[in-house]
Amino acid sequence: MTKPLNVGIIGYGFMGRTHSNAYRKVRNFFDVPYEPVLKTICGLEEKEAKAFAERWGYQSYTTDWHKVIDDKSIDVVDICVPNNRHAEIAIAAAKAGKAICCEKPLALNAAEGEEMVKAVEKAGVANLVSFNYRRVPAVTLAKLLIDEGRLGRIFHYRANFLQDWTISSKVPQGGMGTWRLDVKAAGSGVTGDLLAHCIDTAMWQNGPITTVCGMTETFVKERMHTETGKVEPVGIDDACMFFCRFGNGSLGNFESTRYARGHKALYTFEINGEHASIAWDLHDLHRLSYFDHRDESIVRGWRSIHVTDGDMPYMGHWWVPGLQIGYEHAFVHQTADFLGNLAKGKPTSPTFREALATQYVCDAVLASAKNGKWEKVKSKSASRKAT
Ligand code: SOE
Repeated sequence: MTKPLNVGIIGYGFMGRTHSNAYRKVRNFFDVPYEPVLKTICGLEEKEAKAFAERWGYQSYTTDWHKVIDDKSIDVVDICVPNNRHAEIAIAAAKAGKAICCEKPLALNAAEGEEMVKAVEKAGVANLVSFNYRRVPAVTLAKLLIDEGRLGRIFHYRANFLQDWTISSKVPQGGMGTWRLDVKAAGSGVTGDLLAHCIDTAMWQNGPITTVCGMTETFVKERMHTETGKVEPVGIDDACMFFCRFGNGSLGNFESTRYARGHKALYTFEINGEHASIAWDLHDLHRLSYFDHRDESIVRGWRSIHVTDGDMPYMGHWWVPGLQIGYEHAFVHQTADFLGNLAKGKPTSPTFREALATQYVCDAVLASAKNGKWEKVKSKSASRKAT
């Protein structure tokens, strides 16, 4: 018997759309124990909230997020607003006993993240941070291959997340669409927005990062602020690079920028092990590159695995072998896992506590970029094993 599960999403921007789409589609493809009901959409502008509700089939809309928290019929609060609102909404939702899905990064910084972890653990509510790329089938497959030991000892992990949308000094900071450039709303620039994805995936696949050495740059120092109408200093990092050491002895090299002309969302990673290497590229997200030195030398080479067969992660739920899926599907997978675990009372990864580990790395990278020194990453182990 599937039970209805009332969902309230706070935020109707890009992420509000990806999450709404996932709740709508999940039951068509996965046998989840709940029927998600799009109960309420909440956003700043009434006209926009109403239009969103009509387009996506929400039963109601509001401009006041407290109404979503106070609504006793809402089971899941899904937070898709700028980073500076995550903590207050998540803490209120936890106190109200709601299950919570929160967009990445967890918070503005680790101090805020710690408060969020405390709140959800004290309340005992289900909590998940939406690091969507983990659930791209090729990325999940990479994790499985590593866990099977196919790579052997891992030496290197390198990742990039490159974009080019803020090169013009005319792009404003603040407001819908450009809040990511306003340090008050975002907490940091590419470190929290883009590298957080790479760090989450990297630690999931290769274990904890222990020390980091980073550098950042803000190429455009002043931008018009949409809310004040004034030209104001830019407080975010436009580019960030860091080296790190993982607990397993491997070395990491990460780079992110919004100034890589020609790249829109080039998230790539490559992992080099003793026996094999793996590489992945978001622009070709349904493929996983794999090189195995144990292959016979006359046929040895990089192979490009088309991750579409039914025995590959999540793919048995979609079409037939050879037909690929895309970006939106990772959110559907995340929702399927979340709802399945919710029914079993099991945590879903990455929990707030696991996402706090990513926040610790981001904070250490930013601290190192300021003081020019290697920084130790604060660590806290996960309380319960999440899947
Ligand atoms: C920024 O442009 C952004 O939308 C990030 O906020 C997302 O997390 C990333 O997946 C794509 O790029």
